[in-house]
Amino acid sequence: MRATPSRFLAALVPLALAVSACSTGGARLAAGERTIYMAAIEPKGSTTVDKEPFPAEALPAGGGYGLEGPDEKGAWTVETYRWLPSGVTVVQGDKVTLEILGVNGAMHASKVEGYDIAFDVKRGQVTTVTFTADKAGVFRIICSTHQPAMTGTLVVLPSS
Ligand SMILES: [Cu+2]
Repeated sequence: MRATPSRFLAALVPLALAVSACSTGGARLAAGERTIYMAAIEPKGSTTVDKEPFPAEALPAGGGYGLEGPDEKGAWTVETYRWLPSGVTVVQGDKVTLEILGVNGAMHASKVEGYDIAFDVKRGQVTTVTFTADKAGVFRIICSTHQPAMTGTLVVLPSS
């Protein structure tokens, strides 16, 4: 089907409005105070060998992945450690508070690369990490106990 001029315009108008909003909407990227609620979690999946064969290949080493079993009943489990959420976006200049609850895993020795922030997350406790996001860019939030999977991303958008 060919696009008629009116259809073409109908498609362009929302695009033009979106571009216009971006170019005039810089105030929305003003720095402020942001609290982000996170958790250290461990999703697990399990089954039995009579339903699904135990994987032949090992998962990457580093503690971030686990493959256990099969046990005497043929049950096996796969698991991974993660930050929830794994992506955090803030604006340059923000006073950031990460409130991180340890749900799974006894301890997570962690850091925010590029910001020289080191912290531990323990099960059953909230770890509060505060900093001013003065550098724009993309930075990794790394738990060294559970690599490579427990790596999040901090995006600091440049202020406008
Ligand atoms: Cu961890």
